Amino acid sequence: MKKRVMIIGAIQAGKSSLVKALFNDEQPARKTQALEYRDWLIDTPGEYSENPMYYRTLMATSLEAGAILMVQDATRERNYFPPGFSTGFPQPCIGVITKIDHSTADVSRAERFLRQSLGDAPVFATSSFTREGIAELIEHLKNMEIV
Ligand SMILES: Nc1nc2c(ncn2[C@@H]2O[C@H](COP(=O)(O)OP(=O)(O)O)[C@@H](O)[C@H]2O)c(=O)[nH]1
Ligand SMILES: [Mg+2]
Repeated sequence: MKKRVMIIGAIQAGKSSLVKALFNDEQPARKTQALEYRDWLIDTPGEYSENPMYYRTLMATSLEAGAILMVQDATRERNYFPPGFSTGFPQPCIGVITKIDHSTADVSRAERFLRQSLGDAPVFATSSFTREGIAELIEHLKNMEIV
């Protein structure tokens, strides 16, 4: 069976738009109400990352995943993941910074936040609108034999 990737991150961080960019899909993202399985991807509601009450659900769902994408919105002024969050997952975690096209994006701040929760794992800076960084992320997932 192919390994799946689970995408986690705050409400409105750009997770579902990233999923659409990865699949080259044109329609805008709807609000994610529940776990959404799509081929090799598992999209999660932002509440699951923002509210520790759901961490157990994330951990249980991660058993179906070969890797975790931890999403940080470049326009956000805070980190929604607790420090060292990636160490709770046995799988490799990959950082994805979203919305780097935005006028208020601060990519180095976003990377700093991700590093607090992700250590020195790979981090990709992306825009689902301009598709900057998307090919590099897909290439990385290919090298991990996920895509
Ligand atoms: N400027 C910009 N806005 C984005 C980008 N990706 C998502 N957004 C916007 O951010 C909001 C939340 O996106 P969504 O994908 O639903 O986030 P989710 O809640 O993490 O699934 C929407 O209004 C999107 O249009 C991006 O790459 N650039
Ligand atoms: Mg969503």
